Amino acid sequence: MKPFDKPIYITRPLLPDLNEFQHELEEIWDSQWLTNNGPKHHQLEEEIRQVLKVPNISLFNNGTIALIVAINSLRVFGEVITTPFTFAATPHILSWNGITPIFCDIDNNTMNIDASKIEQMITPKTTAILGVHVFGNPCDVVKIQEVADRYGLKVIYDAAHAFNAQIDETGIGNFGDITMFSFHATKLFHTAEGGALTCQDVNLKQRFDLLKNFGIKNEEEVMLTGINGKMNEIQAALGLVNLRYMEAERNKRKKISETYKALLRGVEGITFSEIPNNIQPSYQYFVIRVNHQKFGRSRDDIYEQLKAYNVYSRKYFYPLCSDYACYKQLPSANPDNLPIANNVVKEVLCLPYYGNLEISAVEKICDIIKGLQN
Ligand code: T4K
Repeated sequence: MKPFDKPIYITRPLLPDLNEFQHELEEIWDSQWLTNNGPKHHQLEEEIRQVLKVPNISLFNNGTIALIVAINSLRVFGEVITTPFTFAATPHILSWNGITPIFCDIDNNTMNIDASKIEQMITPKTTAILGVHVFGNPCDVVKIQEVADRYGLKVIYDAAHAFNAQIDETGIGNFGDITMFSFHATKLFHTAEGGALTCQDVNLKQRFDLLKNFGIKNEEEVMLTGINGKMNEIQAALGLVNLRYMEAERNKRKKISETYKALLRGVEGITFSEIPNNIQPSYQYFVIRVNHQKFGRSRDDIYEQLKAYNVYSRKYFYPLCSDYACYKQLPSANPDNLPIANNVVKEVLCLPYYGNLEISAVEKICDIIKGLQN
């Protein structure tokens, strides 16, 4: 089999019709309003609020700043229990708020924080749980809330991968105290860079809006020690146009994941998450697990071999955050505390996944993988 002529990346951003985007830009030029809570920002905030089925939402310039504001707005301090199997931003935003991340092991199926292991990580310093709906698979939101209520802890969800995911038709942004979404270019819905916080409490939303604008209430009053977390009008315009293409992009990705599953199902040593019927998936990643012994080759072998064919899969989220130099000295980062995470991180491979990926390319990628077994 010949390598692909052009590199096949893990993802490619959804790029809408340029004329439509230009039309939005012309309106911005006419208004001469570029940022600071402009009309496009307003419109996008309301449109996304409806898509996500949440009562309150506040847009941000990226997901990381949104998470920093979320932590700050709940006045969380001390220790926060989180997962080691996530992107660097998750534990880093805790450190940036002077909080120690406490790593809890994950569930082998969902790859999310294991709710049944949270309780044993709680100390007098614990103030919150920061769960991640990794790859868009929802955390066990019911059990997490039970533990949080029992110990008076706040719950924050990092839903960077979970745009439009739903549990029993409830938008994923309705669980816990606050949920963060990322609208980075690599996300199904994006604004190039961007993000949002959702919450049930309208007072919290007002706090987000103050905090993301330096804490400024009006020309004469600065209420809080805020930051600059504002989404600008050009980002918002891109978001407005991209929203129109969301459903089409989701349908294309659905077909791609069905093709991957049909072709890889039954291959000894390769598995993928089956989404329960009550969950609406986010179609953000297509993830396989490689059992080295059963498949006969390691996950890293597949990753390297795909590269030789010009296919750039990703080992998200290797290494575990608990193995970063800045965290590995923490007692909770000890691999003995995280046996499942340490196994999962060796098995996971995210395959190329985006609407414009041709089905013939998916077929070829599956052939390459299957060919490695022989
Ligand atoms: N929490 C979680 C759980 C997250 O996963 C993330 C972000 C965050 C929080 C923070 O949210 P943000 O502050 O980012 O809103 C990417 C993204 O930069 C990052 O947003 C994302 N998670 C993470 C999982 O993936 P990298 O380092 O893998 O990106 P990069 O530059 O290697 O891009 C991957 C591939 O995508 C490239 O090989 C080609 C393609 N690509 C990328 C870009 C940026 C394009 O085709 N066009 C592009 O413009 O982090």
